[in-house]
Amino acid sequence: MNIVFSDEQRLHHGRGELGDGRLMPVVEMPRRAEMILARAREVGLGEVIAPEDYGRAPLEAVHAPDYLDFLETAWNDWEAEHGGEHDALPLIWPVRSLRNVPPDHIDGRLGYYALGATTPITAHTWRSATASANTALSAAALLAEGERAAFALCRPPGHHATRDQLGGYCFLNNAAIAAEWLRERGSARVAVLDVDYHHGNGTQAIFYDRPDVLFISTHADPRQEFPYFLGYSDECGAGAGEGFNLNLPLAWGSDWTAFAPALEAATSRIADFAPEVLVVSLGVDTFERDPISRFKLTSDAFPRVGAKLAALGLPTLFVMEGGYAVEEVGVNAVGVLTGFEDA
Ligand code: SP5
Ligand code: ZN
Repeated sequence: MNIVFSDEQRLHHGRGELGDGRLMPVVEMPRRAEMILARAREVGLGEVIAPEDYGRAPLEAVHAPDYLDFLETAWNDWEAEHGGEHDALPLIWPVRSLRNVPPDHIDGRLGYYALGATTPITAHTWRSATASANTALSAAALLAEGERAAFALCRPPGHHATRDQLGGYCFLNNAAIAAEWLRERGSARVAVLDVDYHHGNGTQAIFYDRPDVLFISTHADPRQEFPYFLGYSDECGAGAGEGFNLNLPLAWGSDWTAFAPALEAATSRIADFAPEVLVVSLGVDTFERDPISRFKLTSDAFPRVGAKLAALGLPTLFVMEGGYAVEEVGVNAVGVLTGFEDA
């Protein structure tokens, strides 16, 4: 299958994220994409194609215009106020006891448009995030042209980003943008399966009241793990979307024995839904040596995931999400893709 990737996706490189009570080096770094690209080339996965620019319309189909304006201007506003020596990070949020209004000052706006403090904005964030979304859209276009599968090597990732909030290293929800574009291009039903270690809270929220986009996520139990405040098994969709959201949380320490039945439940529900296209939010932070995660999948599990997805027999768009064991992220991510192709 072909790979879509843009050099501009290398530019975003945060200097630190808040974690464990201090500023820590980021784990979502450009080298992740380099490793995946190198491995894809090594196994001869397919041609590497640069994305086209789809402009603002497909972003606005998923994100609030004022949020996009904020993302585009945040660095300039931050630099004007605080200088450019440190990345922009929020420090206060409109939590339960406060009012949910967008202020004027950049420090207030950062909190209004963020769901956590682990996601630095840098001078190049907007360029990399829009390039990443264009990568997802260009890979979706390959499916629209009749390809059976395509790999959007997205970075920065997207599944934590909501309609109007960044978080969890995500700015634009690449998988949601691609899924919505495929819907508008004529696919009556689209399924999004999120196999990242973390719950895809942004994607769930974006499609929560929609019966035409089925969202399914396997992830670490939010009682124990980021994003903590969404991803529970009783979240089934709302209104017309009731029954079209399925969360399959798993305990810390889950290995293939625990993961495989969840994947079976997910693919079985997708088969019932009978979508015209499948979008996979592909995170490989389920790996046993991932530095921020606590699942125990070994590298040989990833081709099995790919084979299981291939058995659905659907046009499939893979959209890269997380995976922070940098030395192994290429083997693991591309392992899913070769497992899919070899099935
Ligand atoms: C796309 C994606 O996978 N985003 C993940 C976001 C997780 N952000 C919170 C991580 C907190 C990690 N703290 C780990 C400390 C290890 N000492
Ligand atoms: Zn993740």
